[in-house]
Amino acid sequence: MKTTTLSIICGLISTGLALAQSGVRPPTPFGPVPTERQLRWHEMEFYGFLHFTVNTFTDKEWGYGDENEKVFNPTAFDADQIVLAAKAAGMKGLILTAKHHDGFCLWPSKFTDHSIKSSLWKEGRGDVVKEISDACRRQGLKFGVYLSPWDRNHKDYSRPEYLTYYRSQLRELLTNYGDIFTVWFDGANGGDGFYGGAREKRAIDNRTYYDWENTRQLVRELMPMAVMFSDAGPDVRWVGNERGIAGDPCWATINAAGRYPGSDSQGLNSGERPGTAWIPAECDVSIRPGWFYHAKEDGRVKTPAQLLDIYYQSVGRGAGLNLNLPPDRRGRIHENDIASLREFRRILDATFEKDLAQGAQLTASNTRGGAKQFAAANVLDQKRDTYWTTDDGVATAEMVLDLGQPVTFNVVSLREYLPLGQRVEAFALDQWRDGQWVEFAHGTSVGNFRLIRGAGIATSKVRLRITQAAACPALAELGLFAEPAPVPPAKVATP
Ligand code: FUL
Repeated sequence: MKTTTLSIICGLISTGLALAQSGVRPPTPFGPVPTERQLRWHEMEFYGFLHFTVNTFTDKEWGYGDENEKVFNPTAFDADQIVLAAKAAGMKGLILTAKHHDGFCLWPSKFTDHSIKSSLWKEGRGDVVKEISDACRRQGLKFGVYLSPWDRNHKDYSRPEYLTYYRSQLRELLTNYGDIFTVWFDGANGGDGFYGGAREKRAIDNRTYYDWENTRQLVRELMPMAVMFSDAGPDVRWVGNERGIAGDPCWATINAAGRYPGSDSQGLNSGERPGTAWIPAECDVSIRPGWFYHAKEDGRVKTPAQLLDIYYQSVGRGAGLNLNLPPDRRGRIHENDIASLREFRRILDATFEKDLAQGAQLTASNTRGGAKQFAAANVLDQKRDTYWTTDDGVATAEMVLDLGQPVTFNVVSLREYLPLGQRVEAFALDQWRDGQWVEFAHGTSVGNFRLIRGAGIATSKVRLRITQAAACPALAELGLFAEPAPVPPAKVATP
């Protein structure tokens, strides 16, 4: 059964259940809504990239395509060490560059010798795609693939024959390595390359050459629940920069017409309202300046504070965060990267382990049909699939959290109930101070997640005001958290 049909049926069932419970109909969805596969992706929020290929050994970012396969020879490759580093950081999945622009394949593809089987590593019998995907499964992470459309090695690149090659490789990756959660389509194309020895510049028309429609169909057929990423979706869009920063606002919707991988990045950072399609943003960024490992960047790993800023500006703006960890020449994640990730995770855990809003008394200005099932209390049950909503036609609404005693927090979280679309367009937060309400934050888009991080607030009551909504708001979660102060770096002994 098609996923769209499935989600319509699920929608009808949940509407039926809702009606049966209270006799009050849930709101009608507003605008484009996510598919089942996109909802699963939204739940991941944070996952990683692994950029690893001949470039790791030649110290390049873009290989020309003429690299000798023998240069690929990690000295102590350890898939579990790589996957455990990602898991300890809180990542829910990993996407491997099965083939980057240089055309070298990290798996023994039947369709080329320009692969790991011509390398010295494991005497040509290794398979990095298999080892990483197996390790992901062992550790409970999802696995995804990056298969560069631009191939600077292949003799037929720019001709129709190359598409057959590209799709045959995609078929290998989507049939031999278990479940794949995402297929990552890159839009880059620099023109020149080795191209089977031609060593020339080959121009293609990004809009037409790749015939994306048929490639997408192949992915849907082989891996129906995989989300496809590109500048243009169709399931997840690029955020428009490689710094990992989503716009504010960052709408999950966009006008999809005329977009293709490699098209300009207009509108990608903030999305578009109301938009013609639900294509949420993914923020991709590397933990180091480059995507591939370079020893000279060992001292330039992003600090825990920088990683936290990225997290709040990506996941905290409703986007996904895809953080790149480049394996080194040993085939492991470098100690400096691990140290930074460890402190980043420690602070996130310390922040989110205790939701200070739990136990608050809630009152709302309006509850849909007065039904318990749509009551404000749903925002505190820590479930994405229950929500507070109001009667139709209500575009502004508020809820008050009475905390019973003064509580100190510096992070507020909000989450909309996504199956009803992105409805909230503006909100404000107030604290109760000296006998009156005083605003301490305001914002626009919420969507999958919104984190508001600021100075510490100490108050016994918090008010959320939805100040603008395209349709009656449907809020799934609200939380209050205290981010600890950073641990000062260890003192260096003075002589
Ligand atoms: C870009 C590529 O050119 C980079 O090498 C890297 O893979 C990045 C994630 O996408 O378009």
